Amino acid sequence: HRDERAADDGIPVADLTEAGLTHTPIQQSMDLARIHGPVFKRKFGDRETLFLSSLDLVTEVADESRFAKGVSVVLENVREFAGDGLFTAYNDEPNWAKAHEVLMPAFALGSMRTYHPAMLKVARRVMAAWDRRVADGTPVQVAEDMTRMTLDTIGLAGFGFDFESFSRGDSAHPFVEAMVRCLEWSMTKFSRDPDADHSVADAAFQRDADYLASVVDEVIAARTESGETGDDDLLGLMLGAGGEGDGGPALDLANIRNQVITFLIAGHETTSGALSFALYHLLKDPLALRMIQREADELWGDQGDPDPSFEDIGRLPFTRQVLNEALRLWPTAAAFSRQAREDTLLGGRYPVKAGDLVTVLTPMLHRDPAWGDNPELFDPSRFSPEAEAARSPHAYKPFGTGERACIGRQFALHEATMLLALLAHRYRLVDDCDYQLRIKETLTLKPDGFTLTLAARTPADRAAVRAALAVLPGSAE
Ligand code: FDE
Repeated sequence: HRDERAADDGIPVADLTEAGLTHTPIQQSMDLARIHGPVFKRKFGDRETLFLSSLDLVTEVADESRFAKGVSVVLENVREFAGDGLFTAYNDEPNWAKAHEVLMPAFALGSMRTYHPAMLKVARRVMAAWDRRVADGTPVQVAEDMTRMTLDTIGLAGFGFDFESFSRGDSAHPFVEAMVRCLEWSMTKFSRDPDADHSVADAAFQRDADYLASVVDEVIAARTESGETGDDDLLGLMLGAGGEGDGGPALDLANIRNQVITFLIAGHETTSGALSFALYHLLKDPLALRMIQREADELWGDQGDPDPSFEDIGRLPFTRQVLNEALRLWPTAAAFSRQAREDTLLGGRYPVKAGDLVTVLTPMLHRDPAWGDNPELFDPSRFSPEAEAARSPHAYKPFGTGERACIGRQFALHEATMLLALLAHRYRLVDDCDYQLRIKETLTLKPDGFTLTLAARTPADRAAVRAALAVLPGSAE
């Protein structure tokens, strides 16, 4: 059911209130953009949200002198359990600038050297679990395992805490279950019936939120009691900040707790979705799969258990292109908000008032005509250095924009590039189930029910990949 009308300002409005609750708000908005074009409004109850998805308009709202990050209604709900952590802080909250200053160095490219061993340790857990699937011939549940991997990685690398997600059978750590319910609550609260009684759901949410806080407090207490700050992880940096001779700001304990919860949320679902989509596309694209296999083979040859160095991860440009392209088609954090600093006109004709929020619908920006022909098709060559240099930086925003862009970008890319290359080196991917993409939306996107079957790659397989690529016209070999 659609109730479409053009408002005074000429912007089409879609009112899907009567269509009821939806579990796929992003995909529904993508459909609306396909119908109405790159500017439309959507009514949610008595609220209207302006969605934007063309390169021109996103270039305007990315201008930091006219717009800043907006904390959307959904993010305000997330504040109920992540408080003034980096992701959900208001721009003018002093704790944002303090925590940003303390944590920025921990996320610089060079700092990934510190996290590399923890990342590799968890990558090996994935391979141990997948080797067992090879042995018994059963398919792997891709998104579930990628989520185990990213959670263990941020836990270990960030806070020295081991969720041990691969030794829990099918169940997740209770912390994760509580966190997922909190995220669900913050997403559904947005569109629930304002007149109904939600006290039971709200009380359950409060219990979960309290539990998250108590686990994090234990992690912090364990670290403080041990007497070792461990300067080289996120928790150590935050606890040690503002100490003697530091000269920088100190963070209070409540804020440190909010940051830990924030990093656990922000650092795992998004990265796990990115890896899952990358594996999906590789499964469906034999040429890209061979190319990513060849790249890993060139580094690690026929070693059964390669020991990737920190530097190796910078030697995997095609693997990185595959991840970039997966995040183009399905940016796993699929929307972000911008807030106008002053009254302004977008595109010279759409009025936006000071303080108003607009939403960038990233998957449709990533299908703008600037991407050339067939934007729905997976094509990693879109991220060749030449193609990238020729394109506006505003055409690609999987990590948001400006001052409030993703601080975890290098972390996510190092972790994901290493794992993807190791998997490509080790396994043949077999589409036994003829998987058809369905996308599940929580606050993030991921392929729903995605399974694939694995086989161990042999030296003969590696030679076959080399031979297959060598016959391509223009191939150097
Ligand atoms: C952030 C982010 C963003 C932005 C948002 C807004 O604007 O609102 C985005 C879009 C993102 N992010 C995305 C992403 C993707 C992926 C894969 C990721 N991401 C990953 C990660 C990891 C980690 C650890 C993170 N991440 C984190 C983060 C944080 C903390 C933040 C906030 C910042 C500020 O300051 O604000 C983000 N992230 Fe991300």
